[in-house]
Amino acid sequence: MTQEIKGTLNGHGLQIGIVVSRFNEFVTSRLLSGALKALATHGVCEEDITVIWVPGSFELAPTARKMATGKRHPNAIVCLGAVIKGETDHYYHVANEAARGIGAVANDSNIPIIFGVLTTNDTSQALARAGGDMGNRGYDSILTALEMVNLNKILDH
Ligand code: INI
Repeated sequence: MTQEIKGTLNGHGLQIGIVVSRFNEFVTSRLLSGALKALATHGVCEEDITVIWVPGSFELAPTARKMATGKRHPNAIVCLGAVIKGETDHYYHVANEAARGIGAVANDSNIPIIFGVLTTNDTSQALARAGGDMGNRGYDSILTALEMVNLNKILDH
């Protein structure tokens, strides 16, 4: 018989780290609110949540790496940011490096590192995905983190 394996969304007893960008805080604060709501809904205690603010999305990956390699690291780390297209190509560099950097940390870590960075053409697209019509990427990123922690628990045993 085929065996299907899937992680649950049970957050009881889990410790979760969130690294969030201050750049475009009018968007990232909404992503953070969504993330905190998802954690409360899925049983993660407030004392088990650590939120670290960094200047911009470029700084998310190095900070996540530091947190992941620390002695008392959490069970998963969610990176939240909003990269919004401007008049120059600076956007591409920040967006590419955020994705590349977080991907590299994810591949090097024993714990799930989640990419919760919006990359949008304008602010309305960003706000739509930060608690507007298109949901909340911060909330969804926590669900991804919990599922991956619980999936890894099964795969590691
Ligand atoms: N940082 C973001 O998080 N979003 C952006 O849209 C953005 N833009 O477009 O400039 C941005 N820039 C700052 C960057 O993340 C670094 O903080 C900065 O370059 C210093 O390293």
